[in-house]
Amino acid sequence: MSPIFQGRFTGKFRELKTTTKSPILIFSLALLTLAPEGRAQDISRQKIIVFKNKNLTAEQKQSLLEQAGGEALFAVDSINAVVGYFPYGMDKSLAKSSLVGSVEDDAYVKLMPTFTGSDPRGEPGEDMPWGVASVWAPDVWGLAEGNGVKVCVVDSGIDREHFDLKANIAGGKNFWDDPSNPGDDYQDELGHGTHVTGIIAASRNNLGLVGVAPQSFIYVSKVFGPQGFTSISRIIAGVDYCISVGAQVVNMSLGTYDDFEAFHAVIRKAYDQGVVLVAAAGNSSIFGVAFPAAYPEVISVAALDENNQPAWFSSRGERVDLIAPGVDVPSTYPPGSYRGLSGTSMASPHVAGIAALFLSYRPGTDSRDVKHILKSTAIRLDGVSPFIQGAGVTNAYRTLLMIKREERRGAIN
Ligand SMILES: [Ca+2]
Repeated sequence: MSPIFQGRFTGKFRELKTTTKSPILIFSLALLTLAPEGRAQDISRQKIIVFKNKNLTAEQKQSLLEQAGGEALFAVDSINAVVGYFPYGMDKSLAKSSLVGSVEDDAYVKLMPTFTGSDPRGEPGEDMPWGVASVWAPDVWGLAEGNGVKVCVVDSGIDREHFDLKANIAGGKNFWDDPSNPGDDYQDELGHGTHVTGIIAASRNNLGLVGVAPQSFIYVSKVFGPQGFTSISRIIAGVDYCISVGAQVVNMSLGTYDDFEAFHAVIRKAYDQGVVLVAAAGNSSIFGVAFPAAYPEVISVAALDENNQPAWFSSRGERVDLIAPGVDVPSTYPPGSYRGLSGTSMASPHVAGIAALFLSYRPGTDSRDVKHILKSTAIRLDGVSPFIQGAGVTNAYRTLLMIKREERRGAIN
């Protein structure tokens, strides 16, 4: 993503000027009051426009938006999109233009609820979290620790000074504060992103605890603020950033039950470039699997407890691919500490970590092969529906063993 329209957008809070009292508007007003002034523009008047014509210049797109009564806020280059602000609504001619592929309203996305568990720490030395052990990650560290694999975490940022994480941070951007001009301050103000990242990449340093792929490189794509909500346009910009830094794995412990064409477009773009995409299935058995987990390009992960039982909250449906530890999972937490949390948000990074182990062992493996092998080597739980567990519990040891076998057969290079 590049801030091509930087300077045109003030980034200031805009007041609603309307007398309409629709339930949707009231809902967005209620959410807006949660946002500190200057940090959230009125996204109910924002639209995400994906252009069909790849040859349009930034100036031409800007001009088209202005003709339709709007102003451009920021561009998402990988999908040829622009996010625009339309204070008085949009002239319909833009949506009908042959140059335009889709026009969608921007929308708020809340982080999935996360349930608090017990305090995982207390002993000196380094703990082996039960989740890391139960996916058999330590059993393959002699072969692979995720060395140098670029993992991009789209979340609430990271505790940059955490001694169990900072060695593995390769870079990051903050899309929360001002997506038209993403800054370098991606400090986590919520805790969620720090916890998720520790599951993937907490260091093996004889302190604290350890993650699944302790030598992986983390790129931090901060899209959530301190209250745990964001806009779909920020998430799209955050995934676009992951593509731009050459991420090999993207973890998305987030979800929405609305399907956005522009979101799916950026997911497809990443997938087509060989990125392994992993997402939380969701924490609602009522509403099923959330997006992006429900997109076929994404590895969708349900949550499991320490006794190999599926979590009560874990979303179910035919789009569940795998199940991984997600109940009372210990990991890093700001500032400089540790906490146990539960949610499919915690399950997804276990699988992202194994994907990083896989790619450090065999760099360049196609993302389709990664998904296929992770699923075909999973351990199926007896008596549990595939709608709850997908192909089963992900397992690092069986995954790497399978690669060796396939190589011997000449099935993969
Ligand atoms: Ca450690």
